[in-house]
Amino acid sequence: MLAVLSVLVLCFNPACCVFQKLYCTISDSCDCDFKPNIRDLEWDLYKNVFGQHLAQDIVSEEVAKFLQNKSPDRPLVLSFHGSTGTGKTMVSSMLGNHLYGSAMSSPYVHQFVPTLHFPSAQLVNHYREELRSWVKGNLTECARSVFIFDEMEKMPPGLVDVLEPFLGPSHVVFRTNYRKAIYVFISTAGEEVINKVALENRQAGREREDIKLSDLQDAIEKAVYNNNTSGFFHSSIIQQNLITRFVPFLPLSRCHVERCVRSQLCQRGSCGRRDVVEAAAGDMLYAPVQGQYFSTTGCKAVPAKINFFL
Ligand SMILES: *[C@@H]1O[C@H](CO)[C@@H](O)[C@H](O)[C@H]1NC(C)=O
Ligand SMILES: *[C@@H]1O[C@H](CO)[C@@H](O)[C@H](O)[C@H]1NC(C)=O
Ligand SMILES: CC(=O)N[C@H]1CO[C@H](CO)[C@@H](O)[C@@H]1O
Repeated sequence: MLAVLSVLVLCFNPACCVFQKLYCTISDSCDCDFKPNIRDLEWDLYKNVFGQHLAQDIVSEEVAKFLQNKSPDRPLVLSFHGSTGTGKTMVSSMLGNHLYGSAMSSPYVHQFVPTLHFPSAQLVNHYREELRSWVKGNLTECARSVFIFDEMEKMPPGLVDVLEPFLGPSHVVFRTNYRKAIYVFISTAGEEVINKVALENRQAGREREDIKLSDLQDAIEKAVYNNNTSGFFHSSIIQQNLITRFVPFLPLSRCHVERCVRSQLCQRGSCGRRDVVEAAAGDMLYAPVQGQYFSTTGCKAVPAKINFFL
């Protein structure tokens, strides 16, 4: 009895952490690298992503809810949509950065870029097999894997449908739990719908924050399903409702571009340079011609402009 008690005490003792630390220095298991920090993720999202109230709210809510559940009944599947330079890739990196100790270089964060991994549309059957075996293999090694699919609009149609069995609720096979994974799809598909809603909102003189997810969710889903260059063209993943949330990224106004410039200037130790903020933001294209409301490239060209004007 005393022995059992002392073992129990030991295990509620900081000493146990020492054993785990020791174990983790010799092991590269994903349990050791998996160190989610939701607070830091939320802080990063609210402090460093500009003009994206919907993405900030949805991503922090869904990720927190998902990780609090020790045995989720399905994986978390987020699909990011919006024009270039609106912050989609940045938010996906924040996710990796705050989930794993070794951040985006973690061996459990997998990024797929179609032009690199799946360049030729004729080889789609070969890629399907490859992708299926990679995802399966990676999930067997680490149930908490993160899979990021960039530039979905360049993905050969039909390829991601091979993921359908992994994204559903039913899979625990040979002790591999397929329900703990996180998938993030990134694409510009759906941008027409998002930009239209943002423009109408602006023209009506309403606040940006008045745009609700319900104004966009169904429209994005439909646009992405019907667009033959979306990567989700007629996809069974959409038919089966396997995407947890479609996350809209709104087009950025000049004030957001200025915040991007200011923040990047500060990172370079040139915080006070208002002249560079003015010059860089003033050197972007804004659309439509009537009104000049939104930057056509978001914050994408900011580093180059800073180099030029600093
Ligand atoms: C389909 O998506 C692409 C990529 O985002 C976009 O450029 C194009 O305008 C869309 N096509 C239609 C018909 O909406
Ligand atoms: C995609 O759809 C557009 C019209 O929406 C059509 O003009 C084009 O030929 C289609 N492309 C392919 C590869 O099917
Ligand atoms: C074990 C296994 O299948 N690992 C794969 C994980 O995914 C990468 C691609 O991101 C493959 O290269 C690995 O072979």
